[in-house]
Amino acid sequence: MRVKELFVAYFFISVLGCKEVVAPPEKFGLTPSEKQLNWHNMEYYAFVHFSLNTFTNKEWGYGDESPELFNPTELDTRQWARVVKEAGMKGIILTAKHHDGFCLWPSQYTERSVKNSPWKDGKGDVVKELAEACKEYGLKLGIYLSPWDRNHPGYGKPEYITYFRNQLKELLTNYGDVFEMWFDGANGGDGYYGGANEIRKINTLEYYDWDETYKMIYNISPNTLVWGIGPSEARWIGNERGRAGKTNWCLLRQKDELAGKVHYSEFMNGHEDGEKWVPGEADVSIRPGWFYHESEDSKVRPLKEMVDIYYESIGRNANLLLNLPVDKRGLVNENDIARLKELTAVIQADFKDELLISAKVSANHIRGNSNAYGAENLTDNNKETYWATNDSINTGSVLFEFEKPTTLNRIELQEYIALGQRVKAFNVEAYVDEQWQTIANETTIGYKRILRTPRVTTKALRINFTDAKSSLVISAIKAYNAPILVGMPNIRRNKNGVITMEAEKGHLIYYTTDGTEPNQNSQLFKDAINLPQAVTIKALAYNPEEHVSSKVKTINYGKSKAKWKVISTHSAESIIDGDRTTTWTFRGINSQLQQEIIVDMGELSLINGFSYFPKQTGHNLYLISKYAFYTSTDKMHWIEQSQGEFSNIENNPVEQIKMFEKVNARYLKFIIKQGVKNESVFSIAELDVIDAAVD
Ligand code: FUL
Repeated sequence: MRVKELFVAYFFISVLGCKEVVAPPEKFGLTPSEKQLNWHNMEYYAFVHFSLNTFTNKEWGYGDESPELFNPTELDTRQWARVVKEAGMKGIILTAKHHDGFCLWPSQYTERSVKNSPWKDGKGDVVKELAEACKEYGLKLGIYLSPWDRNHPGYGKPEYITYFRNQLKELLTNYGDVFEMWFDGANGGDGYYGGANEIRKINTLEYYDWDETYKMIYNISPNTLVWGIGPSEARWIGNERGRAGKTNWCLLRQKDELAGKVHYSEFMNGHEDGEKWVPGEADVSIRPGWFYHESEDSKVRPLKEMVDIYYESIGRNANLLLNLPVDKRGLVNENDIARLKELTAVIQADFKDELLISAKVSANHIRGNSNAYGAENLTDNNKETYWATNDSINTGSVLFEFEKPTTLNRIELQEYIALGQRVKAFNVEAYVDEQWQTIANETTIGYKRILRTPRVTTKALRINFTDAKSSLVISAIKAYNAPILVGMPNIRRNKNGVITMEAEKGHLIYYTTDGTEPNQNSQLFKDAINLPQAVTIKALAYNPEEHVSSKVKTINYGKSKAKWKVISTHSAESIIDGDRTTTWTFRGINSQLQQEIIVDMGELSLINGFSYFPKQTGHNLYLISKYAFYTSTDKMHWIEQSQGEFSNIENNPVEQIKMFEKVNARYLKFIIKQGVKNESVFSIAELDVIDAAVD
């Protein structure tokens, strides 16, 4: 020991009275880089999908759309930043280029950009404006640059890789720090490709030479975290619903993944034995689609669903990337803002008063019996201090004793992940009626885990860590008493117009049919009601014990399908039965054969769109990717109303709505041209029309 070290040791022993200085635990296994740690700390940030698709009403542009269509009337990136900041998010990732190749910045490498749009007479730069707004509001900027480019003539050939990398260079050099680079997994397929109009398939892992591309990124911008395909530093969570698995490891067997041996459904949980730290990021849009569609103005996800998303992403050791589809004006839409505000209010209310801070805390093991690793560190509101056990002790319990019985229903835990993710199993007990009651039995924790437990009033809480990869290093445990949130009722109408409503057990449902807002003096739903005519139902669920109501659910129904018949295929009645859980599956023999479904609506109706609701459950959804839709008044003369693709349906199998000009029709013809899997099996849960008389 050198003199200085001797002095320091002496200082601790004599002045502070410590018996001996206990060394901190060593890192266990794989640990995050500093960049990844900073990223974990961000937790919650926004996605903005905004591009030509916003103006063409598409989810995926084909690549031949004119840049002249890009013409936002009130584009204001400061409004985006304000909305995002007020929601407590830490950054914004923008679709600088989506699959159709249109660039939101005036790239010097292409004419397909804002510079050839009427917006700001071609002098605008959305990326620049967003970078400035982010700076002003203290947000970080991230970039989505689609590797797939359905416009570029060289896509699929080596020259496109040079183009792609040049664009990366531009984006990483000219707009300040980029915290995350987002590489989408959708790659290759049909497209315009400079006029070739063909299918170009590539091998995603080989074509882009990701190792080289990543090297280039890190050379220019070492602090940028790369997400998505290639040897990425964070992974997709495996669904576009924003849900992580309850068990969620930050590790991934990335070598296997890069060899194509990992199915994306494994991303929800990560791999306990992964050889790289690749934590999950849960992405989801606040509406069904990623881009803005007017037809989805009334389809913003309900508050209860948004809250579930929060708890099942951030509360399950994943970052949450929440998409706000900026509208044609260039603004975050009012409906989305309203929902976001409600969500923010719920989050603030749920985590308002931390309850463990005033409890007496103790643990049955403390590393070296040292105060430096004591259980008090769990409630000191400092993520850098932690409770730890000795190296050989992989289990342990922490006890919180309240001065008086305390009511709680949320428990938040954090591991000190700078030293690795360790916990494999833990449970929570509450001391109720002089007995210990188990209120949660869980697996992993990671950066953060939030449990929604039954509401208990308890004198004490005990957390038992029952299995871990190594000794325990826990930085925080918190508890809250979140207000009750009542979910809106589920409303269904069958083919004949019979309406049923469902709410959580014990909740009452009040409704109106005259457009007025329901309350507890409105009709109480008891039995199914027969409403075959066009009608607006407004309903709420009410928890009579807690005296709390849900938000009001509004559904506009057109005429019922009582007179509808499928006249082309006998067994396809389930596609018009008003029940989205029943499906019809067609098994053809030849994938080249198109399948036609003809429906007779029984009378002339004024319609301006149709919708296809895909099958939702099961291993294979037999999704349809290409279609054509015709109407007729006499079954002889057919008019094509719409044709094209159901873009991104594989990753996001939500209801597909296609609007067209108002038309009087009695017969509908839906032609299935192609399935996602290019098979001859297709499935439909429900086929509907948009009644032009209903808002
Ligand atoms: C998907 C894309 O194909 C969608 O269009 C969207 O950008 C989503 C976030 O990722 O894979």
